[in-house]
Amino acid sequence: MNPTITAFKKSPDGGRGLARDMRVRWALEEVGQPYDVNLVPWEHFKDPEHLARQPFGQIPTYEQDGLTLFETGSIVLHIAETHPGTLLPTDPDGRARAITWMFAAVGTMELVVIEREQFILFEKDKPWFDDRKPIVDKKVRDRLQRLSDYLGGAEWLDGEFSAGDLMMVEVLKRPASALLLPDYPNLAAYVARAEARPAFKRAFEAQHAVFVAATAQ
Ligand code: GTB
Repeated sequence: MNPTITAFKKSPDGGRGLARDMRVRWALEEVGQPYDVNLVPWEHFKDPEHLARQPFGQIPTYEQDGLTLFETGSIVLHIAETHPGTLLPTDPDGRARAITWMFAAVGTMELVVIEREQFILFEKDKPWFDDRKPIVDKKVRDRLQRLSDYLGGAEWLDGEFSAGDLMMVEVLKRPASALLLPDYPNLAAYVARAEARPAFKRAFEAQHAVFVAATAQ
């Protein structure tokens, strides 16, 4: 049976591929695994049926042959592990390093990116906004600079493209980091290289088609 993932019935990002189902779609496309999509309306995220799949009432989820997973890092890792040799290196050390980059993407980079995103979204009218903004900006910039220094002129983070790159690029594409990327040309080029991958393009088109269809209704 093909896996089924959940995604927004109508994504709040306007089909720009920023919602987290994009990471899972992209991983599935990279390994050549066909999949089905269960489109969940936002107002049903906290229904018991969806909470049974995702305890926090979020998308995406992944279901296949009685296995239900949530958390994009875990889902992408599962996809990589069940399709050996595509998204994770086969040598144990290389595999461990690629998984380390997956954790770095969500645990080190996405953390500060979300902080900046939510600060701009929810605190822009607060009296402290102008004082605190440079602090929040600096946290993201420090991480981008470290990543930029590490990547240098390399194509990917550790040899061949891996699930670590997939997760990192997805975080860099969030507006709170993407808008700063022009100041880090090697990171901007890294993201552009990833976006040029045929699997990325297929995933992007698939999620975009969902938004277009939902808008036409
Ligand atoms: N840690 C979880 C994971 O990685 O799977 C986070 C999942 C998550 O936050 N999902 C969001 C959700 O379901 C959808 S992606 N939220 C409902 C809730 O928390 O109640 C949301 C999203 C929209 C737009 C952007 N963007 O513009 O960058 C990014 C993410």
